[in-house]
Amino acid sequence: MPLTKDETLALWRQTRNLTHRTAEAMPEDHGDFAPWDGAMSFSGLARHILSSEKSLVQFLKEGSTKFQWDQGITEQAYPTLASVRRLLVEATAEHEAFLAALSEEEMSRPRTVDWGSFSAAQLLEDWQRHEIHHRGQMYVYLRLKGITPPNYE
Ligand code: NI
Repeated sequence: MPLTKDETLALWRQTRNLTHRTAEAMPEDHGDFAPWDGAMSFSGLARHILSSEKSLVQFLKEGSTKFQWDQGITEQAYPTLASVRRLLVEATAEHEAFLAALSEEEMSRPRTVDWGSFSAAQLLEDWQRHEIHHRGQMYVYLRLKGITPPNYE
C-alpha cells in the first residue's frame, strides 16, 4: 500500500535530519576534502544532494516532463562548507513548505518522466535513495578525517 503524504514527509524529514547532522560533523576547513582526484568534495556531495532535490521540486512545481538539472547550486555560488550548511537549512525549509502544501492527490498522481511514470511520492523515495547513497560517501569522508559520523537513526 502506498504511503500517505504525511508518512512520505516524515520519512523525507528523517532522511534530511541525518544529512544535516552529517554535514555538521565535518570541520569547516575540511569542506573541500575529496579522497581521490575527480571525487566530489564533502561540500560538493551536499550541494549535489540539494541541487538534485531542487530539480525535483522545480519539476513537481511546473508539472513539466523535463528536469532542469542546473539549479545554480554550484561551487562558485556556495564555496564554503558554512555556505553549504546555510543552503541546507534554507533549501530544506523551502522544499518542505512546498511538499507539505501538496495534496494527497498531487502526491500520488502519476507523472511522466523520461524513465517512466511515477507519483511525486515515488520520485521522492528515489531521491532519498540518492541522498542516502551520497550521505554514505560523506560518512566515509568523515572517517577518513578521523571523525566519528553521527549515529544512524
Ligand atoms: Ni548523484
